[in-house]
Amino acid sequence: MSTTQTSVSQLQLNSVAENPLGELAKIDNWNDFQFAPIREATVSRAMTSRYYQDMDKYAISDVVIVGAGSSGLSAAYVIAKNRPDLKIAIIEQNLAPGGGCWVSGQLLSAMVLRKPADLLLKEIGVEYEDQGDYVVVKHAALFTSTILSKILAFPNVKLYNGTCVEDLVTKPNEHGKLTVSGVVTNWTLVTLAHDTQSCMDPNVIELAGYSDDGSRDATQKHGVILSTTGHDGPFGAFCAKRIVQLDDNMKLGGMKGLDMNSAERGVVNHAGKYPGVDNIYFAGMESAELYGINRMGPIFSSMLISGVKAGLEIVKHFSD
Ligand code: AHZ
Repeated sequence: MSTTQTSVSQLQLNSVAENPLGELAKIDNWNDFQFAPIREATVSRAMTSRYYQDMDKYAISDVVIVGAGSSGLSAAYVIAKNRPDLKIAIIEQNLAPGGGCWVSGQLLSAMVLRKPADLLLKEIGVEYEDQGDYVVVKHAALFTSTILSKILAFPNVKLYNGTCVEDLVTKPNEHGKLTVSGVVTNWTLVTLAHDTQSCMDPNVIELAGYSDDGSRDATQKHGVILSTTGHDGPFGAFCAKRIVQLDDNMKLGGMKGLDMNSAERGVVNHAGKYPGVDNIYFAGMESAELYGINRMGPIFSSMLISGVKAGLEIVKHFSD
């Protein structure tokens, strides 16, 4: 075993150890306290080796989720749980994954969801107050941190924080029709500095389904992108805006004014496969931008359920 690897048995041992802090409670004199020895290069190697191994592994991914807000995370959970064999890359432009769901509306903490969105809360073990038709989680961060911890524990998921999707990779299929076959990525800080620095070219994550010469390998399922980049903003609605530039048959609908009922219904109805170009799916508020649906404001039911719906559709794509 290399020095940069941790064995599975070691990890299991750590997670089942009873009262691990009891060892620290036994210390009487903290002046003699010492950590186990390490050299600086070991820390560098521990990080870089893993990061670059992951970059190598996920250079071809089965699923790329763009944007780690409430809708993207809900989808990531469903896909990773159902298909541990798929490689799932999550790309988040911010340092912190979670998007708008660290707090609820106007920083007011409590997260309100209409039933049946409580089913995802039950599934991941988040407590809530049951108010009949709707439920309240005492702090949105409880949902966000719980679902994140579950997703990051799946061995088939890699989260790239501080990384921006700057473009889509496209290819014609065997009938000459435009399809999406990957994402173009860059460090977010580089994306923000494109106008001030000389060009720093981006990187690419390719979707699975091709042979080494780049031709379509029909024996493999084609990978998919799920875009959940939220509503328009400095980065938001990115793939929606790009796909309508590439698809002559579609115009950007543009998010409409707030109407909770119509918005939540519309976002869930439209979540899933994009009809015009193969291999790309949408969920969450980005669907509202794409299809011209109302915004819902501070209620998160359709974020969770549209993510679950798109996630289940993607699971079905890989099992058909
Ligand atoms: O940082 C963004 C956020 O975490 C990320 N993102 C955006 N563009 C990106 C890009 N590359 C990589 N080009 C990108 N990451 O996408 C995430 C979107 O999360 P969100 O919480 O904004 O979107 P959501 O659709 O999951 O949830 C929307 C929540 C809203 S908005 C709203 C209203 O305005 O009425 N109401 C609700 C419930």
